[in-house]
Amino acid sequence: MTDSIINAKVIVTCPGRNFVTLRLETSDGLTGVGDGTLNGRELAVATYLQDYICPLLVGRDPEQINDTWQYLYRGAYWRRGPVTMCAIAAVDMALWDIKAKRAGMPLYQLLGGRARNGVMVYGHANGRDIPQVLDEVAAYLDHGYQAVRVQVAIPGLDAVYGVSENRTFYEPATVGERPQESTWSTEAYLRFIPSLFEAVRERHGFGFRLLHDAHHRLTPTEAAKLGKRIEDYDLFWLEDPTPAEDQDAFRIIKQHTVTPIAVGEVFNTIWDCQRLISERLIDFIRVTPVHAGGVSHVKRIAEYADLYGVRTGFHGATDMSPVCLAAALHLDISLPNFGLQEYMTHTEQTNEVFPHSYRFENGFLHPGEEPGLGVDIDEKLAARYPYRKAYLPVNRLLDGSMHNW
Ligand code: KDG
Ligand code: MG
Repeated sequence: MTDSIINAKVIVTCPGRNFVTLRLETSDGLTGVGDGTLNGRELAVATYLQDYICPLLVGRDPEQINDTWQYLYRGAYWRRGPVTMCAIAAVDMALWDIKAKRAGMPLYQLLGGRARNGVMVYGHANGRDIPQVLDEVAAYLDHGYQAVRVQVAIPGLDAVYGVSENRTFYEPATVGERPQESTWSTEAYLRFIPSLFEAVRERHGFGFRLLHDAHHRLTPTEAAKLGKRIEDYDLFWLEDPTPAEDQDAFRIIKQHTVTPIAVGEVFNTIWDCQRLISERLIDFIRVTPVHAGGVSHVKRIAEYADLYGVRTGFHGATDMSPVCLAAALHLDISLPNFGLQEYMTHTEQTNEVFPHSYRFENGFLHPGEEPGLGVDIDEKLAARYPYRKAYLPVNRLLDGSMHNW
């Protein structure tokens, strides 16, 4: 008799921030976990899983990942979208976890084995002014990081993306009944931001990868101008210069600058980035297992990107749970066209709720050798941290009009 899924459970917990986790159990006693967290909209995915997907999973053969993926994707009729794709991702990750546990191997072995010794990650230096960012960069370099993203407050603007009061942990979503509001002026940003890169290179040199996230705020012309203006500071990538859904915008940017461009943390499927990749309009694709259909679909996107010389740079902010981070690491270590992995450390409570085998060493993460993803969820501990409603911020221009956050 073939094995079957006998239990599918959705666990929502808030050990510092909200996470949605799917835990599957099979008739032969294996368990698997998958991340379904969608920052600021967590309960939509929890409900989708709980009410529509879990009842379909019970009784299915856990080994048939491809069939289950297609059953949930094609079977919904309403394809794509963040809620659907996060829910499918949670199932996909949990099934890969089970398959690799059954094989008695860490997942990366089932993906073909290692293509490298470790996964280079980037840290997040940020601050209220340039001197503070420079000190933060120094701390990351001292800690062994070989890649650092820099973000700084812009004079005259409140609560700029990527800048945190807490020096070890950045969490933009805030608990409450309404999103926080921040302000934005592209003119002020463009006047100030090149001086950050200049100061970083002047004090710390060029011996490490330097990155920056513009978080979807510029027009194509503004982005092209910025990319051109900062070429001498040799950024490893400029991320999300313009809103990612406007694929033609990237042609304008590419016509004017050789600053590498990274895009895709808001993408959910291969269709969202097909043209960006095939027309070589980007250099790094930032999809991640939780938002883009799990290990199966992200692998497909990465393999497609490899045909066009586009490397991976998977999203790894704190809203990707340790389950998603582990899934990303197994892909990172096995994919030929890996570029760089984002790494934002989780809170201590999060790490306790999700015991894991991946570890940081000298600027690199290693997925570990435990069978499966190498992550579990401590359900008892998770129950001590109930869901707390939290929103990502919204962003307004100085005249009050809404802008992209
Ligand atoms: O939930 C949104 C965050 O994950 C996102 O704002 C973080 O842009 C981000 C990044 O590059 O980590
Ligand atoms: Mg980003």
